Amino acid sequence: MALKRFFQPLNTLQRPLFHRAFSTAVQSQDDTLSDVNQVVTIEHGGQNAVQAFQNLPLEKKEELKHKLVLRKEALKDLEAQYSRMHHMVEFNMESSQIEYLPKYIQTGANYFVHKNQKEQGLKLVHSIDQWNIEKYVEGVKNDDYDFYDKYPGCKEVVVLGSSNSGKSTLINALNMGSEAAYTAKRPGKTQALNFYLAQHSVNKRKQGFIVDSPGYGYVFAPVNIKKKWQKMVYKYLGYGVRLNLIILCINGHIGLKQNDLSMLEDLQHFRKPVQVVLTKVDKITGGQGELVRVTTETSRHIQKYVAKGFVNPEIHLTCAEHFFGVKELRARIGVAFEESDVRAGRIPRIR
Ligand SMILES: Nc1nc2c(ncn2[C@@H]2O[C@H](COP(=O)(O)OP(=O)(O)OP(=O)(O)O)[C@@H](O)[C@H]2O)c(=O)[nH]1
Ligand SMILES: [Mg+2]
Repeated sequence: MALKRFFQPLNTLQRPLFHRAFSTAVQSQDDTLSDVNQVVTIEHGGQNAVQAFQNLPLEKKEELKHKLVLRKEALKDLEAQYSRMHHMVEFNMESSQIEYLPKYIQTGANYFVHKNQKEQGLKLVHSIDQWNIEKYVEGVKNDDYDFYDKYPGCKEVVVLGSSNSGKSTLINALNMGSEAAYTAKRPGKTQALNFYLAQHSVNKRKQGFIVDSPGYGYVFAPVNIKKKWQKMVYKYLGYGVRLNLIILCINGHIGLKQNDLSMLEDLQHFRKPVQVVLTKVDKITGGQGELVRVTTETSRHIQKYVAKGFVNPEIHLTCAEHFFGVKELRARIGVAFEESDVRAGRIPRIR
């Protein structure tokens, strides 16, 4: 049974895992066995496939290895593309150029390495558990936050962004490509504030919520429903006692739009730190040049809000499809779960 499923095509989000697991697998059968086990374990939440693999006829084993080689070839280009990229970029005001930040260390929040650790010994000291965030706890539509009582002290990270910007897919990628959050090609899929419980991977006693939200902008929904969603999100942000980070997803394929700017404009009133994430970077066609153009544009536009002190100057690049930049985002969320109540920026003057 396990192997039957194993031979079925993998979900796109599982491909990198597959690739990683099998890049060494083709070298020796022993490796293959352990790696098959790894992948099948991933797929089946713990079922052991080694036995089943061992019992396969020789030609089946060979067939499997051949498939792996082909897959590896197909992914080579992709690897080359990402190996030239870094997940963090910043706009340098003086040189008017984008700077890639190859380090894991982020200005003001040294959250990827332990304070005393040398660069060579990079280690995630704050992160969330990649296997343990699928637990859907609540979908809030009508101000019903009673469930809060059951989770005292759980900090929150909310994912905002225009509809179809890839918010739900990103949440799934954080959880190793599970399909906990519903996603769709059609904008307007997420219609509630969906709370997912996540576990801190280092500080095991810490848990927090990752909150998916309905998108703004072009949505297949009546205007009054859209207004209702907006009101709900703003009310949540205004309440926000447990909210420590806002992740603002900008669709990298489209670039920053007027409604993203309006959102940033509004967000300054909530006094929470905002991390801009450029999603779907795999869809930025036109090579590195186009990527630089999109990130430069985005950086330029957010400068105004960076100056106000609530938006991080660095832009985080992600591709949920291939897990690019996802590990680092987990780390940022891990930090948010550990922080005490967060406030960002100057005290805003409400209009
Ligand atoms: N190529 C590519 N496609 C992506 C990526 N992330 C998301 N998508 C696709 O974009 C579409 C929208 O993704 P969702 O995650 O549903 O977007 P959303 O922001 O949650 O949308 P709403 O719930 O409608 O607000 C889906 O078809 C995803 O498969 C990515 O990194 N790369
Ligand atoms: Mg969604």
